[in-house]
Amino acid sequence: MQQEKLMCSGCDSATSVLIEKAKRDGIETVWDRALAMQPQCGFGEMGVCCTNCSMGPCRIVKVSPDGPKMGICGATEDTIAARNLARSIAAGSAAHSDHGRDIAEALLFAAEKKAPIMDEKKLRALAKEWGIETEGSSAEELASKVAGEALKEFGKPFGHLRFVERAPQKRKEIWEGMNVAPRAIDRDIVEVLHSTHMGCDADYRNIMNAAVRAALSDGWGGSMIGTELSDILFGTPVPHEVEANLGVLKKECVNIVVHGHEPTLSEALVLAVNDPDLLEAAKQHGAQGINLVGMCCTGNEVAMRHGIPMAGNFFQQELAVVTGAVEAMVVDVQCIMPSLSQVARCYHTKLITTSPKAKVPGAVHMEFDEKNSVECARKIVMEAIMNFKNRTGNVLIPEEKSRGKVGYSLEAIIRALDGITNTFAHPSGTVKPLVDAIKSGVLRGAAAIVGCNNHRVPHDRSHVVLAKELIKNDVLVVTTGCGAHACIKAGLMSEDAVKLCGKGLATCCELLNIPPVLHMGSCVDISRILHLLSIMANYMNVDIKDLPVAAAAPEWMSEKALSIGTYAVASGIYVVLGVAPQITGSENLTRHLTSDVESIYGGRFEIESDPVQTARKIIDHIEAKRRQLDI
Ligand code: CUV
Ligand code: SF4
Repeated sequence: MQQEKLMCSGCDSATSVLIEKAKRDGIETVWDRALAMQPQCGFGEMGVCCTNCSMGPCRIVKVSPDGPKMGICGATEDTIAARNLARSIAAGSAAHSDHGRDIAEALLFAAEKKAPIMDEKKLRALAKEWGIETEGSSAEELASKVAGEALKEFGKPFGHLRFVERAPQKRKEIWEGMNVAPRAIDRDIVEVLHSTHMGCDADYRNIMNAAVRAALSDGWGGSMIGTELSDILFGTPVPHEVEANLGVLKKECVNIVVHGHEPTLSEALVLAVNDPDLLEAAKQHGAQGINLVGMCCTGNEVAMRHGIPMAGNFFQQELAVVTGAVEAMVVDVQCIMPSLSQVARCYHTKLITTSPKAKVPGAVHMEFDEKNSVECARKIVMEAIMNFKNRTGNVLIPEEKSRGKVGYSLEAIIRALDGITNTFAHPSGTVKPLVDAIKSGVLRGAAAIVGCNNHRVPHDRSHVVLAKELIKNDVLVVTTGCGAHACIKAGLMSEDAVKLCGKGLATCCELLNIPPVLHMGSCVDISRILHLLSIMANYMNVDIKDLPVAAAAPEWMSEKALSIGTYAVASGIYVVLGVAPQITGSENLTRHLTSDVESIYGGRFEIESDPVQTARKIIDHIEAKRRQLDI
């Protein structure tokens, strides 16, 4: 792989300025390590390295010149690649779902402590949806019941996940027909681990069925629980402006970067940084104030709910420390590069881990207890304040920052499109304006751009190029995760972005006062997209697979992204991956996922690294769906 491809060619100036500073300071970053890693292991890259038992590690070999290629136990490339992929999908589903479980527990604690429940209307609507008697119950009583029911979703012995009921009838029939309707989240994940154990399932198609069920347990289970219960507990996002990129750090303030995923930690930090005593303490330590900023998905969560600035995405985490202006980088779970502790050691920054599930050698561990969240957050903030005096002169905060509108929850989108506030009373009725805009052709369709950063793609470029191509062609874009950071940094969530739109989309945006790229939240919030598509499909009396929509993960890297892609495909969505998954060593599995599955689920994977080509393929798909719908 050429060096230029690995570097941050064409990325934003905040990033490139700090890459230069890292070089001057003798700091190694993700780009340096990616370069040193070349060439990467070919067997691993193709998914045909197996370490599932201690007879391995195996790659596939022939015993005799004409014999089949196998591992020592006889596992073929199809079996090995499918098992590896399925285990990754299960891990991704586990990460999202365990996050969902933590939110359910937080809601339960909040109910017990009689702490505020920020969206009681949504709580009552969900209770009703789940058949819980709401009449005469207090918010705390209902929150406790809803949280209890949510927790049962992880291990209930019978039945299917409750949120499966949100899917269109035709979709549920497909899942039942394939025996992949998710049952209980933990069980569906465990089953993948069991069936992919040495000497168990050897049929790649059957392995993928189990993987699909575990993935559906994520999208229509763990993630959806995470999103819905977060909204209930912390508030459902509404549109507002935020600033983005590393230029949001402030020289005169105590800078705290919150990085990771679960809003329980970040919400408590938002409260703590506004505490008058702590603000006073910051002043006494020589700072003008406390500046909390967010990184990666937890950054999305607090930007969506509180307008906290979005400091950057996955590939910018080390660079935040390289500014020399960060007193504390506070992390919980997922997407936290272990290298942060090495980088932090070269500056005054304290890397503070908070989750018993994610400790990093060299970091300060200050365990976050959901039962005592505000007190924990206060201690963390105080630690940052006391570190302000240790800042050296080697500080460089880039100038570059941008602005944009975020906060497009499902409810906010429907409200923006409809002007109706009571969205959940008659959810299906209120998507009419969106459906009308699509039917009339003013909007050709919609596409989701999601996922991470990856050194195989120039930082952020595919996210941005793809989004621009789509809006130019009247395709409304929704985005989450690190894709959302890329889009807001590039100005695509601002009013100015309307200039980049085709005529139809531009008219919609002006009329409704929305940007052409809508920030829908963190990775678990992709469940908002599933919900929106279900409501649209139900309203039009079709299946999700019939809608003129598509999705892309142009720079994905995590196992969570594999789970997301898989549940999206199994929900009937065409998904373009900008980075090839580690399956290409199995022709059968590759064909299965990029072609055969379409006849089962109506969705499929496409592998395409060029963002302009990706846009073309998405537009072709959308136009084909429009013709099928006769619109
Ligand atoms: Ni959950 S999973 S790098 S923070 S989007 Fe960003 Fe998003 Fe991928 Fe991680
Ligand atoms: Fe090798 Fe089979 Fe063991 Fe995998 S499970 S390491 S292919 S012997």
